[in-house]
This record gives sequence, C-alpha cells and structure tokens, in this order.
Amino acid sequence: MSEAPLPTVLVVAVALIDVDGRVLIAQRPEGKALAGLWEFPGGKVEPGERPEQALIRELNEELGIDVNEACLAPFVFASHAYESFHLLMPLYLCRRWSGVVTKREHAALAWVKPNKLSDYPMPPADAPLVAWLRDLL
Ligand code: 523
Repeated sequence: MSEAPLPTVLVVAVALIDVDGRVLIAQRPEGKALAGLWEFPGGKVEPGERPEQALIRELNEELGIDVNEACLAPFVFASHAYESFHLLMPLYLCRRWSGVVTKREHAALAWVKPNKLSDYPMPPADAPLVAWLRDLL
C-alpha cells in the first residue's frame, strides 16, 4: 500500500533588492520551525488570498513596509518536501517599497550581496534559489 501524499502548503517569499543590489534575508526566530536559518521573507498564503496579496500582507506584518503589487516580479518556484508537508514557494523580486525595513518578527535581518548569500545557512527550500539569484543580479 502506498502512503498518503504529503499535503501541499503554498508559501510566498520575496527577494527585496536595494539600490546597491543587496538582497534582504531574515533569520527565523527561536521557537519556530527552522529557527536560526536565513530565509527570504514571506509566509503562508491564507485561504481566499492571491499569492501577491499574501506577500504584501506578510511584508507589512513582518517588515513594516508597503509594497505595490505592480512592483512584484514573479521569479522562480521553490519546491521542497519537508517532513510533514510539501512546500511550494514562488519567489518574487521586488526593488521598490515604501517605509523602512524594520525587524519585527525575525531574530535578525541582513542585506547581503548576491555572491555572499551562500555564506548564510538557509532552509532547504530557499538554498537552491541562491544560485539563480546570483546569476540574475
Ligand atoms: N519557509 C521556508 N522558506 C521561506 C519561508 C518564508 C518559509 O522554508 N523563505 C517554510 C518555513 C515553514 C513554512 O514555510 O515551515 C511556513 O513558514 P511561515 O514563516 O509562514 O510559518 P511559521 O513558521 O510561522 O508557521 P506557522 O506558525 O504555522 O504559521
């Protein structure tokens, strides 16, 4: 008998890119899954949300910034089978936002040159995106 397939969880994430071409990564806090690892900020898409709406909400909650949907460029899909669910995660690119990026829910934030991103341990879904980003930027 084959086992039941893992549920799929849709998560959205973003590579915020500043005027110097640095990318924002955020360290997951203690008490959460994957604590201590550096992620592209984002979160789960709630029922009834479009992915872009979910990302705009998450960026406001987590980083205190406002993003216009027209400034979100879809980029690439990450996909990873975690222990209890399969994560599907489109990563968007964003170069424009309003407000100041502020640490609200993470342990730390870092603006990192693309060629230095691999120095930061990342969740398994995020890590393969680094090479794409490095080649693109
Ligand atoms: N990831 C992930 N990479 C990444 C994000 C934003 C999230 O691998 N860039 C994973 C981590 C969690 C799941 O996606 O397993 C949901 O993340 P999040 O941060 O929205 O949810 P948590 O950890 O706060 O979980 P809940 O408490 O269930 O909301």
